[in-house]
Amino acid sequence: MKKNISHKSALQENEGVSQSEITDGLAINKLKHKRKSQPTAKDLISGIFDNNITALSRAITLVESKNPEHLKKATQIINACLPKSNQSLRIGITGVPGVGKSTFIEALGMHLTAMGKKVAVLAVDPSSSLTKGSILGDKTRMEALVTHKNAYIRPSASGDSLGGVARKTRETIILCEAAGFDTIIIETVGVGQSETAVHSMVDFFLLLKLAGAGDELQGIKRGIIEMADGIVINKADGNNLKRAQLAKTEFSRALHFYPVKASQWQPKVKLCSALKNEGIDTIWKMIEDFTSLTKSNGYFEQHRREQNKFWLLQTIEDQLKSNFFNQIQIKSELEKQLKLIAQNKTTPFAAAEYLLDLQQ
Ligand SMILES: Nc1nc2c(ncn2[C@@H]2O[C@H](COP(=O)(O)OP(=O)(O)OP(=O)(O)O)[C@@H](O)[C@H]2O)c(=O)[nH]1
Ligand SMILES: [Mg+2]
Repeated sequence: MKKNISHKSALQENEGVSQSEITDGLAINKLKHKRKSQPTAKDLISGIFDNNITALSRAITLVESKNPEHLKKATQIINACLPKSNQSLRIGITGVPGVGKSTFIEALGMHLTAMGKKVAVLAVDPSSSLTKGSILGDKTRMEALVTHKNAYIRPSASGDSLGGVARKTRETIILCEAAGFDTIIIETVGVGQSETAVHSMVDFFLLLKLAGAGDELQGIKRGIIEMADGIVINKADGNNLKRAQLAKTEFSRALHFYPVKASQWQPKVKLCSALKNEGIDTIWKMIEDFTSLTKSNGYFEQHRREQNKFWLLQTIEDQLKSNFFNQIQIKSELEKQLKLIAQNKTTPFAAAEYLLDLQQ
């Protein structure tokens, strides 16, 4: 009974129902109705501009929805938010499972919030539809950050395709920026293609590594090192410190053999103990140095323009592909052509030409 009363007063406070309305019982229907009614796009936009986290979360849920009505609303909100976006620094963080990404983000996030910054943490994890979003479980590793008033942690959008997840993440970045977050951290496990997707949506790309394990053991593919603006050797503590220092020297030397980046930035190697909160300030200083260099030489803006072009072309490509393969006629004809190819009655090239000619 007591519970009921406090529930009512919470509703009263949040939903503007007067005490007399509650006591006369009629209000129950009004409350039920109010609960069901969804906020309009306009409500959510003004909520986001007021830095309201609930409005932000609801808008992100719309972005992630499959319902066409929700997506229409999401587009309206994103369009309104666009002029207020682009104001943040976007940092991508990758590394194999267990390297310490979550622990590192907690330490970096706390360092930044202590400086008065507002930090949003997002994740790109195409496998999250299976694992239900690793960042959710991670919230225990980001204990302090989760509850910090100037931090927002959003589990990754689930999705069947990396393209879909990436699109949702890019739109979520826009919403977070409009809600006043000035630093966006995007985490991804360094497996599959997700790190390439994250690289193409951030300003600074950081690779977390462990000392002593070969790149093969760390699941690090060629190309990721080239993408990195900074390499951080984590767990540089206890017995591991010496090995970490050695790895840093070797890596710094190796990086000099890579061609100069378009940004003119020479990637750096740093040591860190995310667990002990050591090295975080030096890493932040590196990111600041990168930002001031690339802002003064014009690369920062140019890079963002290139990223927009990349995503425009990528989205068109994805859309054309899915439109094509989702046509019923194409689906059945594709099967037939595959059989004909197997029987040596046609070639893959002739079959492709035939199928492409069929599309409306
Ligand atoms: N000694 C030491 N342990 C660390 C450090 N950073 C993280 N760890 C430990 O390493 C383990 C994995 O850390 P996480 O932060 O969960 O690693 P992750 O990269 O987020 O892992 P996934 O989410 O599975 O990809 C945990 O037990 C941490 O406590 C560090 O700097 N030093
Ligand atoms: Mg993690």
